[in-house]
Amino acid sequence: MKKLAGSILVLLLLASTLPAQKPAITVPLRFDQYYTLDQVYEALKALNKAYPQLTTLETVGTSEEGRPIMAMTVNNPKTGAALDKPGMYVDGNMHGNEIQGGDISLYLLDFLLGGYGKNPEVTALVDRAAFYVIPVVNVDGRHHFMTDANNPSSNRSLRIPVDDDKDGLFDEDPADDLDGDGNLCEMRKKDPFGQYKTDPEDPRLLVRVKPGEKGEWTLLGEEGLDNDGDGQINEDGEGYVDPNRNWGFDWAPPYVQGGSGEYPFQAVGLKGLAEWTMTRTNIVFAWSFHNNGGMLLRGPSRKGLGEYPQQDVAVYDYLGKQGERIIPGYRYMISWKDLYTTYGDSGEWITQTLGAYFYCSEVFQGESEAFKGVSERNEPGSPREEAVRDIFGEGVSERDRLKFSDNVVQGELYKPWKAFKHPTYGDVEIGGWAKMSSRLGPPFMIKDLVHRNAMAVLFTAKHLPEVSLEVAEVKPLGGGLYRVRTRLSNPKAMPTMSYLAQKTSLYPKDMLTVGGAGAKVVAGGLLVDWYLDQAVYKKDRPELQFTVVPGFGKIEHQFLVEGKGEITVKYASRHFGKIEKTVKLD
Ligand SMILES: [Ca+2]
Ligand SMILES: [Ca+2]
Ligand SMILES: [Ca+2]
Ligand SMILES: [Ca+2]
Ligand SMILES: [Zn+2]
Repeated sequence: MKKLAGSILVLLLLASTLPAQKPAITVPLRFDQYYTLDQVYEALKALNKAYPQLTTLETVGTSEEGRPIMAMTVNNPKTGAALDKPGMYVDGNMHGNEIQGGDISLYLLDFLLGGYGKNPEVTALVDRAAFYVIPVVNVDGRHHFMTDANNPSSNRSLRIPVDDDKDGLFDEDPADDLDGDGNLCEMRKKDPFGQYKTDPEDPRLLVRVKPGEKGEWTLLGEEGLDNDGDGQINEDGEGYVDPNRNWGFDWAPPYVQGGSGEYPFQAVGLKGLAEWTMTRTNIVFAWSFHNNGGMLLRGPSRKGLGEYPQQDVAVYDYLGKQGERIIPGYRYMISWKDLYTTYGDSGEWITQTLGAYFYCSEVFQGESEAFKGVSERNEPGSPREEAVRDIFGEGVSERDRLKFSDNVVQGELYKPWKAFKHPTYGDVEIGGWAKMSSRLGPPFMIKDLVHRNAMAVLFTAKHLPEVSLEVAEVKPLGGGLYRVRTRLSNPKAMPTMSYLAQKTSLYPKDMLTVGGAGAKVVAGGLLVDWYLDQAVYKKDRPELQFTVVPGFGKIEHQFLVEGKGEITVKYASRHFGKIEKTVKLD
């Protein structure tokens, strides 16, 4: 008895000294908190294990710090190889701090796989399309953002050291978490000549002094020290090569495009990812998830690239309008025109080299933390509190966001000011917005965010081209000659080749061929008018037609075939796949 009590005591002691076990990641995945990078890897492995027939998990690149960049392909091999189906590409978390894209990607995967065989819509989509999903592009960034002290906008970069202040040292003076709370907040110092005073409405906030008014505070920037003793504080942090400015199309040097790196694809991980993606020649649509502003962006990224062909714009407009409906608050916009110009971004690369359609989502919406009731929102001329610094420029004041923090998440988003003795500045205070704030919704909002964004992807994926081939007519003309009419139709928004890709011949057009052992095609071409029997015949090799099946439409061909027996009509498309039909001449 005594001995047993002793061993129970030992067990209890052991249990209390063991580190808390991280709960294992199980399928279906949960979306009640943001996944750490290790949990993203674990979640992908768990999905792969739970759905081995439908998934392939690959490492497509290795980051600067040696972490794998993983891609999951969802494809049902029973309905064909992935490359023989239209492809939907999704990536997220290209900027290290923009972690939501990782969680949206995981949700999309979990939803597709969990819904397969249960939900008819999901089942049909998984059976006819291939999904290529790269939840975390900037693996080093996600790791460091979640593990290290940060502010909401730090750790965006790739881990390629850059000497920002040109002193011969690389990344030698990042911000420092002086109070050790895991956040890089702001420093302020009492100063009667300062540009700020305490906000009369909320003493935690600062407002600019008006001309002639007495100041109270000077803002000293992020928490930090002069780590290298060069007389500047926080002047050379980690990176900075911007993962969304280093791609190999329309790249420009850093004096034109900040953060572009020394040359395109200097980033080894991005290069690996790009090479892998280029071999997925069936990608029709690509979607990249970033995190700030509630925007659904299409290209072009720069005015000088010229507007996309009108038929492509029509596809974007149709899907963009639906995106705005599926995700309330999103504005469908054109990158260069409605946001800003970028060079060497991933979207233009995938559009102009793979010929895919592309959206970039900026998922977080400041409005979701506006802390305004319906009646207040509708007040005519409701004052924009211009005096309060609106750090993210979204028209939601810091006062409101702070009330949201206080009342909806019990103060989690903001660190109250605390006194600190700074070696350079003397008595200062440290406080302000926490790392997990400002462009990252609190955990209770994750589920709605990931679901709606994944559903916008599904809506778009449903509009990948879906081609049917009909041999619409076989008409004997006498003397062993037959008129054969074919119809390729597509009830979905996307054509089998974007008009931009057609214009610049980015990849081969679709091919339609007619042949048979006892038959010879003597003429073949586009059928312009079914009833008036108007066809435009191709000069050479009439049995082979190059074509594109438009979105929401059809294309018809006419062949004059001499002979007898069976003929086979074959259609092959890079972006759709293959179909063939055999008919008898009689
Ligand atoms: Ca330096
Ligand atoms: Ca801190
Ligand atoms: Ca320094
Ligand atoms: Ca320095
Ligand atoms: Zn971004």
